[in-house]
Amino acid sequence: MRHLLQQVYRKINLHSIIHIRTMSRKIAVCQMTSVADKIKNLEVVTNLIRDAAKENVQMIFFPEACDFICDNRKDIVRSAEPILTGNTVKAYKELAIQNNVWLSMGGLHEKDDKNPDKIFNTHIIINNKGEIVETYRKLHLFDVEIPEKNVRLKESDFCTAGSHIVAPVETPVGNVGLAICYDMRFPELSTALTIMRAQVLTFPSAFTYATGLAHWHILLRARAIENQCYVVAAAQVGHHNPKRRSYGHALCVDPWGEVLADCGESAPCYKVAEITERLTEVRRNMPVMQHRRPSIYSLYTLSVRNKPLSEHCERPAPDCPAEVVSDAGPTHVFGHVTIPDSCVFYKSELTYAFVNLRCVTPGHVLVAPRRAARRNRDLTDDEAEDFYRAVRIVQNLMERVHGAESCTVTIQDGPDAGQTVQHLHCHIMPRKKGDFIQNDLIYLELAKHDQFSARHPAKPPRELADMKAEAAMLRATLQKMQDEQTKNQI
Ligand code: AMW
Repeated sequence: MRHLLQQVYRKINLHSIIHIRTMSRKIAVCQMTSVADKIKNLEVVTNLIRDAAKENVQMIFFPEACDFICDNRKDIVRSAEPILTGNTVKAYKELAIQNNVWLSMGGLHEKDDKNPDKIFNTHIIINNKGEIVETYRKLHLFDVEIPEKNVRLKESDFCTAGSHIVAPVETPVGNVGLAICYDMRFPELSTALTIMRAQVLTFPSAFTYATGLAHWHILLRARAIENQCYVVAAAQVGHHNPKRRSYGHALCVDPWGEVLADCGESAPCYKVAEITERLTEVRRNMPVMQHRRPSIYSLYTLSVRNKPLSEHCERPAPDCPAEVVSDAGPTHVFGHVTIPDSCVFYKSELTYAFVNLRCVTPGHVLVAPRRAARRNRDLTDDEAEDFYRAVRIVQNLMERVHGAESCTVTIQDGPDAGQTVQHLHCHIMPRKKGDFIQNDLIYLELAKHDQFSARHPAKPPRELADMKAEAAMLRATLQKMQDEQTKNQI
């Protein structure tokens, strides 16, 4: 597990913010019969989005090849478009804005500029502002021949496989893990996404009729049950051309394996399902992720993309913007940031502690030297002593306030260790039993919580009023603890 986590920490897509939270959200899973004509398919997509959005769904899922299905390689490659500049994705973005919904689109046929003979099969997530927040290129290509069932499809003839998992995307319906169709047969991918805190696994599909009849429901329910995730699988259905027929049955399965929605063989159509607290309940009642034996078996490597694909970037990422939290009154230096005194709850001669703008766990606070020392090694002996004393006082305080018996206490000392504010600081994060599926995943969350990307915002900053109220409460409690201590000494 250590090895796996090291891989995750190193390569994790820093732009997807993933945390379990209260959920009760509506999604629509769509089913259609794509043809070669892109305009016709877009019309179907437009109507499905318009109708589903009227039912107050937050996210709508479309199947693989919702852009088009052609019957020959030449037409497939010719019709493919780039994600960033293609008209089809442009239209999807407008639909997301007009209907105020998030969209899961594709696998779309993505033009590969470096290889004119091939495309990528790319699943994209668009938010309700029309921004592409994540893209995933299909890892497992469907190269299958079953003559007795009349199945023959060699995706690798015209498609280049992707090379990375992408960490689940935080959406209004939960953390969505991205996969495509045939990927559902490789449970490692789903489990890797779940370890990275996916709550909804998505398999937009164009499953062949024969394989669907035999395996579709079983595979999807198995992925839902073993990972205790919702599974949403939008689907192609029916005859696309004389050569190709898809199975249909666009599905939403809950984390207990119960089918919440099944589109059968109709098209075009959609079904609405609700993502609820069922997930938390199932995971609490049977915590299978915690029962895994990673020291005995493990996912040995994970290739997780750690930055957006440059060809899918809509705007350049800011480096590490200084986020001004301004309040009247004195402030303290914290690297390139200033901390209002109203957010500080502990001060000694050489050290101070303040509440965080973005918390990994409730009660995540920071201790820093008052002088702008960049690194641990830059502290004088006096500063180091005072700093560590402060760390212990603040840890005691936070454990008391949060009723916690443990804390993760950590310093990311230097940029290669993940330090984004170049001013020494110690993170103090109160811990509760089971707060992360794998205990050490807190480091993954720490790596991500204050990262910025071109496409996906970092976790939203807290309101100044909340931070001030927390600091005031901590000041008062600290005073109380110190009074108690003095009383006990007398
Ligand atoms: W590092 O990634 O440098 O180990 O952590 C920097 C920490 O500073 C993060 O936890 C981040 O949320 C916090 N932070 C950044 N700006 C502010 C601010 N203006 N007020 C409070 N905390 C901040």
